[in-house]
Amino acid sequence: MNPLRPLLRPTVLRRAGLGVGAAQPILRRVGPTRSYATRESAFRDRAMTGPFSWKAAVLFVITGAGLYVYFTNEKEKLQQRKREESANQKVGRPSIGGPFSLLDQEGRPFTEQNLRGKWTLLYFGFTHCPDICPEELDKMGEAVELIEKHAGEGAVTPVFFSVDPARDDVPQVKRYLQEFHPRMVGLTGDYDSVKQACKSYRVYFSTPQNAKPTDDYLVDHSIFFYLMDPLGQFVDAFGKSTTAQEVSDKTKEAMRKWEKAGGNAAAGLTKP
Ligand SMILES: [Cu+2]
Repeated sequence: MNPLRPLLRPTVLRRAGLGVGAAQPILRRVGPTRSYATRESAFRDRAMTGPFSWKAAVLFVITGAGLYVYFTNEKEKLQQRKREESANQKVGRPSIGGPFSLLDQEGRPFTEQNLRGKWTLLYFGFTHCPDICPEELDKMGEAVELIEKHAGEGAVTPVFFSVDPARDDVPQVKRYLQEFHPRMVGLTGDYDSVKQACKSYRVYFSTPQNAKPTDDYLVDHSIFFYLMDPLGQFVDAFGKSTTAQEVSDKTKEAMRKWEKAGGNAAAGLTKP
């Protein structure tokens, strides 16, 4: 006897929601008497039970389980997409960028006004970051070189914002920037100033307020860098998977559009 036979018992089927109505008496017949059945009656049984053969039942269960897993998975993906979409809407074009008051790597005051009149690439990170920040800042420097090959030297300014005020003081930022693009600007400040800058740029800020410079902690931070136009308006954000070439292409494209739309005149510039 087939080991899957118990699946066809009315109690099992009833529990599975299958053993309903007229099917029941028929199914009950396929019980113990089945072992005495001749070939002929076995055939008749099979014909009478119709779609409820054990193979169909097993297939039904497997397909059902498969579909359940598939749709649960799809639903999760859809919800994830929705969450991302609404997050993107929240950090939409008009809300990125705003007032801040920090110090550059020479200790000079630097505000959002200093970003005006030039294209800028902004990155928010911290100098103790083990891998992502150095990689992204290298990429940013590379992108600047690529952009300036066509748009001319000084066409875009790379800027590093520290999100770790406890450990990143001015000398530390200056030291750190030596590894990257020679024209990169490095900004830091006290806890409240850095927090304010992060808020203006919708950047997640997680440095604990009571952190000491000697503490060993990681700072959770966004890993996007922003392209801002000469009016200080948000143009685009580039993630970790975007290559330097892509950043360069998109920036050059944005510059072309800007020029065509009379952006330079609007910003009081003669050159991009
Ligand atoms: Cu980092």
